[in-house]
Amino acid sequence: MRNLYPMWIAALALAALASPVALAANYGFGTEVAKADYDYTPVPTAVTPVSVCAIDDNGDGVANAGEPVVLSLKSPVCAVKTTAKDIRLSSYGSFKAGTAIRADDSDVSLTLIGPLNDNLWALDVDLDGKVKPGDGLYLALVAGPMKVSAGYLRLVPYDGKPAGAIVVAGDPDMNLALVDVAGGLHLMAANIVYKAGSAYYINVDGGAIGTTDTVVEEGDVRILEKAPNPWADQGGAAKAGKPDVQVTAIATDPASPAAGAAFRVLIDVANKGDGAGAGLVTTTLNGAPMDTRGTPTLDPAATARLVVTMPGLPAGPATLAANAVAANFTVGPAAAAPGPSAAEFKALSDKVIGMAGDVWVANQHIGAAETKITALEGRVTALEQAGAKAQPLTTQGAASSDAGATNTVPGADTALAGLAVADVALAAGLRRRKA
Ligand SMILES: [Ca+2]
Ligand SMILES: [Ca+2]
Ligand SMILES: [Ca+2]
Repeated sequence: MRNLYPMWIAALALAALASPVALAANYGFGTEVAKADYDYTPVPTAVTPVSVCAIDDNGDGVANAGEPVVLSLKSPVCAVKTTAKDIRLSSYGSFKAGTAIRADDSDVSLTLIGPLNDNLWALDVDLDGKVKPGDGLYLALVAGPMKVSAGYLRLVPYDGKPAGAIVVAGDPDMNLALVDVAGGLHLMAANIVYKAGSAYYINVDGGAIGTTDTVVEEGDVRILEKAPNPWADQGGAAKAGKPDVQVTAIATDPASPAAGAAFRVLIDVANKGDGAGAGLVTTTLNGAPMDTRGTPTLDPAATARLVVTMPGLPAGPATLAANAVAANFTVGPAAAAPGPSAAEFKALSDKVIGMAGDVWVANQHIGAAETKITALEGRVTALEQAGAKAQPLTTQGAASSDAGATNTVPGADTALAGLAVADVALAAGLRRRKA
């Protein structure tokens, strides 16, 4: 594979050796679906009928406390024996809760009793009225109050008590208040148990699977661990052999992104299995899931590079991981503001030239105006001189407020008279020209 950042990859390998970050997804029994999980992809289908039954381990014909609990996928209700694909809701011997019975397991074809009580009640830790990751979920296998009670089955772990463990006196969650989050959920009701790929879930809001609920939703509770490869799991991959698509290297591009700037993550994957197929890559940044995507379908030994874009980060150290391959890198200082591009520079330059031209034109107008002013000033001077030679008028104050008084501002009258004389002279000149 062509490697664009050999030194960086070498550093990654060292970092991975020094501080391996295990990110293998745990999609087992009792885990709650989170938004970035890959089981958002498969389309759910409702599973009916399902029955909550007990294996009559002691053969007394009744369900006793501690007898294994099975989710039977066969009909009629609990009237058939355990069958391959039934799901263990509690452990049976060395078989763990949340696993499917296989045809050659020792608990196949055992007598079932039931149905057991199947109220689904939540421990709504954040009091938002919904089941979300972090909340608890209990199956009240025996009739009892809406609080955690002996004989109830944990479907989600609580304080060290695993999913599939029956509550007994002294447990840390004993007597905690439970709530009915979706109007009387029963595990055996339609639309509660559903399947996506080969995984089984509890639909915690009771929405109609396939109509209102068309994806695996946040908070839904897994009751059968997910097949390791969701694409192969859905029958899309080659049947011969098994694909094993792994992340082989990750690198940021650039190696040290600038603060606040989005950057790329280059993820190299390789199929190390013996069958064609696809894998799934979850990228986390500083521990937070940021992206989950499938790889292309790869033949055995084939490789591919995925490119994921990440948002800008503050300057400083950061940790990146793709599946189980992790790397530390450093976000550099923010990039300096870029100077103008050649096009921007030309546009600015043209603008300056244009403004200089405007100034030149304005200067021409100013020059012409000054010439006119000078000419007018000369004419005013000439008129004043002409007026001074004419006989001064000693006007009576007809136009003055002090009628009868001699005008004491002869200069003004002199100028007026001068203008009048000049007009007379102009008029005479014109008449002469016409003659
Ligand atoms: Ca029994
Ligand atoms: Ca909640
Ligand atoms: Ca739902």
